[in-house]
Amino acid sequence: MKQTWWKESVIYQVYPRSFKDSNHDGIGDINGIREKLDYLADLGVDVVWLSPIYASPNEDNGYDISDYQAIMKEFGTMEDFDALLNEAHQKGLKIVMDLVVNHTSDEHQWFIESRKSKDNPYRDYYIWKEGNQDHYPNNWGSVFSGPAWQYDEATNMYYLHLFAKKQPDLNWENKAMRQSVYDMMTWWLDKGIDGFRMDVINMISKDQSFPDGEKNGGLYGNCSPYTVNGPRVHEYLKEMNKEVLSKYDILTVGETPGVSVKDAMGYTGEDEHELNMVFQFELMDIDLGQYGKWTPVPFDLCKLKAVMKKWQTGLENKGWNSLYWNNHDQPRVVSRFGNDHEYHIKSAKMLAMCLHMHQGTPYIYQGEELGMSNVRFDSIHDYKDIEILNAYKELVEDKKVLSEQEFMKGVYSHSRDNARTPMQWDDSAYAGFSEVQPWIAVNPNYTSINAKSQVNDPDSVYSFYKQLLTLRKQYKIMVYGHYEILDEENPNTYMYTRTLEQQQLLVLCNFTDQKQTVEIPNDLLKEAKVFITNDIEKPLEKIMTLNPYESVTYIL
Ligand code: TEU
Ligand code: CA
Repeated sequence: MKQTWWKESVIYQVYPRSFKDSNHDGIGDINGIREKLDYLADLGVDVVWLSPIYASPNEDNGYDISDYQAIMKEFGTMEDFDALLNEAHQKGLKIVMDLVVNHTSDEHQWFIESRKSKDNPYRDYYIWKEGNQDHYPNNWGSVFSGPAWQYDEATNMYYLHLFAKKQPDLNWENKAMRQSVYDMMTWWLDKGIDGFRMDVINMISKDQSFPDGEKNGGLYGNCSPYTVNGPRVHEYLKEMNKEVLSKYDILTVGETPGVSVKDAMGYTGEDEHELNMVFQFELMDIDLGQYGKWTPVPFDLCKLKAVMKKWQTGLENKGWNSLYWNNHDQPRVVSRFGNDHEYHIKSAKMLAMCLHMHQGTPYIYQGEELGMSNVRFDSIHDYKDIEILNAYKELVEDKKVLSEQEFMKGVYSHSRDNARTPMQWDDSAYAGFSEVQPWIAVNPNYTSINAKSQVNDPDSVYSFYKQLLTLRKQYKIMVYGHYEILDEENPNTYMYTRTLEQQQLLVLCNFTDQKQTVEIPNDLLKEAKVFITNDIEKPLEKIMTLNPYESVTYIL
């Protein structure tokens, strides 16, 4: 298997709006990130992925871009960004930007032009359709509730928006539009950035017949069969690779909802010349119910292990895995798959070790390294995320398919604002994120969960992550070792091995708040040393009793 820097790297995701506010307007900014580069370098990460920092009206917190080559005014200036990039490189940190080209903001100049008239040169930069007798061009629903089509008076037509109304989908069938995207990408890469995370990149090619989707009990037709992994998506990515990506030594990771291992091979296979890796969503979908994240179900560890095994064995020696529990769209993992009360610290460490011992590039989302957890605001009105607010309006107020308290249960356990509360730097007011009330309330547990109380504590979650990252740099087996699962059927523990030449790692994780007894296969009962543990060191024996949320890796 080809060895390369982006396989050996650890990537830290910064959500700039919530990371650090340097000018005390309650909103995170670029100069705030500059203040914390040493914190990131000390943690030991190699790459920093910035969620969008481009000009945006912030309908979807920057994932609705109005100018790809200007900085969002709340975040600062292009000079601030140039300084950030330079300082990051000086500290040995690479900077990866978020490429959002499935859609723009409706305030982007291209869309302002496109909606002016049917013969405007930019008309076909977007997807316009006539309505039909029962109204919309088809029955597709938006990810952010409601129909996926918006009527536009000026030309008496509808435009497609798979996300918010203010996020019109770009028309990738249009070569001139594609070239505009490639020119913009080149402009950023020529500034010296180190790669792109590509937002819903597997949705850019749509089935041009735009057929109705299956309703199967939903409110709208399911458009996924016609918008995910579409007919020309690989053609476009091969073109993007040829025109832009192949000219630079960069990291590219596609955000690809709904991909299978087979699909992922099509995007990341070394001989496909498209992307380096993708974010799969199978793991993130294991605890969603009838109305998705709004009706969550308890997670089943055997399902989690089955997904991990499928992707570890499916991509081995052919593609490459991204390893993540968290990002700005997902609830905090210690609250989701761990225990954010009695075993908060222990389970946060267990989850960190469990993830980082797999084969792939690990991603750390801001605050994960502190064990930051989900939040519970008193009222729906304390929440900011358009996805939450639109779903509340549709499911609770309009269609009344869920009661307020049913819906709030989903908000507390699975909504995106769980990940977007301000980074908890210390126990001062507003957690040291800002000196004024931030754009979204701070999680009240900042007084006990914050960086200041952890960076010098050898027993903290932060120090445990730092230890994992140090080990990754010293032991190639963590990156390249062959994965084998040992306990597929056990609903309480997760045990697997990694093997590289004569060396082996044996990973034992207890995912419960009860002691669990496990039996070690005879062929693994060799001379063993504790590689890392979140508990007291103990020798490897045939029968091991793991304490609640104990996780230990042995090197054999
Ligand atoms: O997210 C894509 C995606 O899958 C979203 O639908 C998101 O995961 C949602 O929570 C699913 O219920 C990307 C960005 O990460 C997200 O922040 C943006 O809102 C979205 O695309 C549109 O740009
Ligand atoms: Ca600010």
